[in-house]
Amino acid sequence: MKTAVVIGAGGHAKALIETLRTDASVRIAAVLDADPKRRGTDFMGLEILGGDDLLEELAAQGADSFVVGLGSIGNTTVRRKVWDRAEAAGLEPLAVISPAAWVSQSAEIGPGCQILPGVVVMPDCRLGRGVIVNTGAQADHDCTIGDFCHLAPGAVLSGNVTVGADAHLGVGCRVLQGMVIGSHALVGAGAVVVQDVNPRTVVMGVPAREKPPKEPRT
Ligand code: JB2
Repeated sequence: MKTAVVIGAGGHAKALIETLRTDASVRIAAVLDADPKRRGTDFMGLEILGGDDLLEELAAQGADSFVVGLGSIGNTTVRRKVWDRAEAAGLEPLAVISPAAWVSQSAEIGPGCQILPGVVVMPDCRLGRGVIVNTGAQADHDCTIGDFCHLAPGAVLSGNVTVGADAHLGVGCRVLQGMVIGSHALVGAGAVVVQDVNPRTVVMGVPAREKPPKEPRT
């Protein structure tokens, strides 16, 4: 039995809690949110206990794992910060894998990955840690997806795609086979990627073209 703390109480956490509740081997011990006004309020039938300063106390009380409940669209800094803080408190990352997802037995799924309903992950894919494969996204055979990447709902990777760490693939985008998407890149919603994407760049449209960023991507 795992005793988990969900960090964040917004839209993404809602999807995760719904998925966690399908797993009889997980008990949600607490939900934490940074907004002090939400302390003591109800979130999906659970009480928001307070902020992340409670992580050590919860670990001392028997919690053993954490789930980063933040989607943090397009920027992974907050998800990484929360992850580090939870690990420092002595908790282990818990993977959330929906029973309504298809995950190949030969796929490697890193710690703390989040695989939501309707997802397909095909043979020999390798997902790093903290990767979000959101509702209905697909990764065909032999894809490599780096730490903390986020495949938004309905994003589709053809076979042999490589995605660097911290990249964000927007809702419903499509990536042709064999493409390489650099770390911290952002692929816009609905884009179709037909050539490699450089690290820290933003691409949009059909076919996807680079958009000069207002500021460098972190
Ligand atoms: O450091 C934090 C922190 N920063 C923000 N620690 C904790 N414990 N909580 C934090 N929060 C809280 O996360 C905010 O106070 C807020 O309540 C919540 C974020 O909610 P929001 O719905 O704005 O974002 P999200 O990341 O849960 O969901 C976004 O991304 C998903 C992928 C939404 O756009 C969703 O629609 C989307 N599906």
